[in-house]
Amino acid sequence: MSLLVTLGEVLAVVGAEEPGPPRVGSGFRLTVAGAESNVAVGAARLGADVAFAGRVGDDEFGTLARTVLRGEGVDIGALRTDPGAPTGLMVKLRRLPGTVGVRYYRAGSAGSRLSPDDLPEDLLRAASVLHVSGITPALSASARDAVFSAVETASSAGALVSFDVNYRARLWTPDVARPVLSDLASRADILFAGEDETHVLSSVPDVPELLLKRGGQGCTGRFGGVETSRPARRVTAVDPVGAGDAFAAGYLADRLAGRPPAEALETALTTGAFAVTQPGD
Ligand code: KDG
Repeated sequence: MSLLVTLGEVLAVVGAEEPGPPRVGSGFRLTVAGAESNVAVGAARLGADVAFAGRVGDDEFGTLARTVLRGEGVDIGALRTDPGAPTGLMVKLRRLPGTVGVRYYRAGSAGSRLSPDDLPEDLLRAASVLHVSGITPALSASARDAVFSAVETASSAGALVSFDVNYRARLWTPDVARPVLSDLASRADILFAGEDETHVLSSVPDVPELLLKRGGQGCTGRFGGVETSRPARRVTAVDPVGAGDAFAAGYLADRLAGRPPAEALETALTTGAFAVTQPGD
């Protein structure tokens, strides 16, 4: 069966239930997220065979992340427990109705200590697709090395490399990010980028499968040099965070199942739209 391998930081998330600044007694909802683990869960729900590599702390949030991923059918044999650091945390605040702001408590977290030694070489060599994102290389030098090493191993064994730019301004500046993200984008076979992210690439490379996302306007796909633009599904947006991951999951699950890029794009538009109708990533 076709295997999707992905790696990154899985985080505990507490999201404000009500709009407004946090107050004593405010309600927060606990979930688990992280761009690459979101993709893993989404693709597994759509029937793909998926493995996730990373690190969590030896704590309750690490146990929660393991339980969620395992329960979603993701292979977590390569998710290490790091006793030396806590599981990362993300807080989602809703300062105003209809807005979602993110704060990270992840500096020095277990997930940020991912290193090339953590990589599951056998899985990377067996993968049909390796999916990475621009978040993990922003976490630390060792995490960045792990991403490049995984790309090298998987692509030299014949896997397709899928890369989602996922620029996060709270993690690094465009000038620091640009050479790293541009290098990864140029190595991709499948490239996901938001049109508001192209400024963090030195140029948009001519990859075999390009998905240029335009939010509520839809997506332009360029497959083997042929361009096609498709509108977004009409939905009521509740929480936009995670839409890109659901989009990538839909696209990759279809490609792994042997469907052509144009068909996978339709699935991606649907899964991306569904994700924004629900709170949580
Ligand atoms: O794409 C959604 C992710 O941004 C979220 O789940 C958390 O990985 C995350 C991040 O670093 O922002």
